[in-house]
Formats: sequence, C-alpha cells, structure tokens
Amino acid sequence: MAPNEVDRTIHPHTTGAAADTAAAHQAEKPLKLYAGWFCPFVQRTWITLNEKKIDYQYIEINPYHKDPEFLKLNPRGLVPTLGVPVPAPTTSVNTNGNSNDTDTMNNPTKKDRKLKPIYESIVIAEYLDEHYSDTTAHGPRLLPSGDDSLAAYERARCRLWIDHISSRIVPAFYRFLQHTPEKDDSYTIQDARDELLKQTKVFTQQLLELDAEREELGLAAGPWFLGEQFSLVDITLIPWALRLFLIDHYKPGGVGIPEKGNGGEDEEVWGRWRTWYEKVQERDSVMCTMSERSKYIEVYQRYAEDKTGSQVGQATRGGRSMP
Ligand SMILES: N[C@@H](CCC(=O)N[C@@H](CS)C(=O)NCC(=O)O)C(=O)O
Repeated sequence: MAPNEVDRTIHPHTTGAAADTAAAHQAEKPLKLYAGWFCPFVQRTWITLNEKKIDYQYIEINPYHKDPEFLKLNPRGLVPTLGVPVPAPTTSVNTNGNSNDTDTMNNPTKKDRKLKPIYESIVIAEYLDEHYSDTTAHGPRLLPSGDDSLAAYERARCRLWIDHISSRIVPAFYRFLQHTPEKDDSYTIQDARDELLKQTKVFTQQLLELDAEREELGLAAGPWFLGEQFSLVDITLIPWALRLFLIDHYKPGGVGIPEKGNGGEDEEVWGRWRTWYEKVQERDSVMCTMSERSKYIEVYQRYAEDKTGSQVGQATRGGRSMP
C-alpha cells in the first residue's frame, strides 16, 4: 500500500495556535522548514526552532503527494525536511575539530550559499542545537555540551533515551492507534496497551532515577529529563505525549494511564509522568505548534481505521521499524 486518497486529501494547513505561529513565519528566510501541520516528527523540529529562537520560514506541504521538487530535497519523501543555506567549502571538510567556516551560515546576503537539505527529525534537532550554539542568542543547549568525559557520558545517556522513545514508545503508539481486530487479529488491544504503558513507564522510571541523582547532588529534581533544563529528550517524546488523547478518543478503554490516586504500586511513576506532562502543556515553544484538537482527530482517523498508506502506517502494519 502506498500513500492513498485518505492521505492525499487531509486537511491542508495549520489551525489554532499553530496557524498563528505559521503565519508569523511566512516571510522568505534562508532557513526553510518543509512541514506538515499534523506530523509529530515535524513538531520535534518546530519546537526546536521556537525553543532556540531561530528564524525560519514555515512551508506547509502534503508529504503524501511526493512532488518531484520535494523528492529532490528529500529522496525519502518525508517531512520534516530543513533547507539549510550552506556556504561553499573553502577547503576540504576536516574532522579535527576546527571549523573552516567562521561566519554565520544564516547570513542571507551571501551569494555563494546553496540550499542544502537535512532530514530526519533527530538529525535536524542535533544540527540546530550544534549550529545555533551561542547560548546568549539561542538559550541553553538542548543536549549537554562540553568536551569532558562527564559531558560525553551525559550526551550518550540522552541519546540512549532518545533511542528508547523512537524505537520503543513511538512504534507502540502507532500499533495501539492502528489496532483494528477485523483486519489483524494477531494481537489484542490489551497487548497494544500493555506495550505502550510498559515503555512509557520505563522512560518515566528513568526520570525518577535522574531526579534522585540530582537530589543527591543538591540540585533541583525535575521537571525535565535534564532537571530544570528543557532538553532534546523531552522534545523527542512530546509530540506523541500530546497525541495520546487520540487513543482515548478512538480506542475502546483508551490509553489506560491511571488517574491520580489509582496507580497502585505505580502511583509514583504515573505521578512523575503527570508532572512532566503538565509542564509540557505550559511550554510556549510547544503549545504554539499545536493545531485544533478536532483537526488531529480528523487527520488520524486514517490511522485509527488502519487505512493510511503512509510509511509509518505500513511499517506498523508490517511489524517493521519506523521510517
Ligand atoms: N524518521 C523520520 C520520519 C518522518 C515521517 O515519517 N514523516 C511523515 C509525516 S508524519 C511523512 O512525511 N510521511 C510521508 C509518507 O509516509 O509517505 C523523522 O524522524 O523525521
């Protein structure tokens, strides 16, 4: 199955808070975000750009149309794709830690720049965090920086949990949302629920362990993966956390995260989840990328009924890893 009519006829643009943010970023800019308003992978990039106060042009496209111009930028045919103005190299690229390019790549007056594509939401986020590293202009780094062995370890730990989210939580989300027993009875809705809850709990237990580590050092506990510091680990998970309501809407019995006081032996874990989730909903860089709830309900119906031909949908159906 390839992208089909249900994918190609989705609502074509942002609504709600996201529409205001997109409207404020229509002017031509050197940095271009090719986006789909509904896409959680795009949302990772969008949050990163907002969080770091990077100037960009928002360009809405429907990635299921596979326009040749878009495929030239990203042969995988996926959003997010970022168009980045890259200067012509003066000498060969080096790997010894010294930069050949001393000026800012985002200078629109330079004529010798080419628009180069970057894709894959985590690669994009790491690029933006690394390139826009001036903390005065762009705020704290989203991954721990520094050359010392502690910083290297902490970066690796962040990447480990980014991997947990991408390879465990995100696939479990789609397997649950696409669960359609008439089409596939190889797993039950309870299997799908158990897997999503299990992987979410593993992540949240890690938040608790990190809190305890920080408390021992006399540092503030949460709310984020890096304590008081909002991070790329949080950004990696947020779009799916904000889409859990779709499972509540479409799937009998819903996600199944217990209400406060009903968590039994997991009460502490789910309490920590709620603390994190409440902070997510207060974060401007996040909430300004959200469209109207009713539009997500509409656009995800093709997943809930297992009718989408998207690459994510096909991978979920075929038990393969995410695109
Ligand atoms: N691994 C990619 C996944 C991106 C992705 O799957 N984007 C979807 C929209 S949510 C897309 O462009 N789908 C087009 C298709 O399935 O043909 C990333 O992290 O950026």
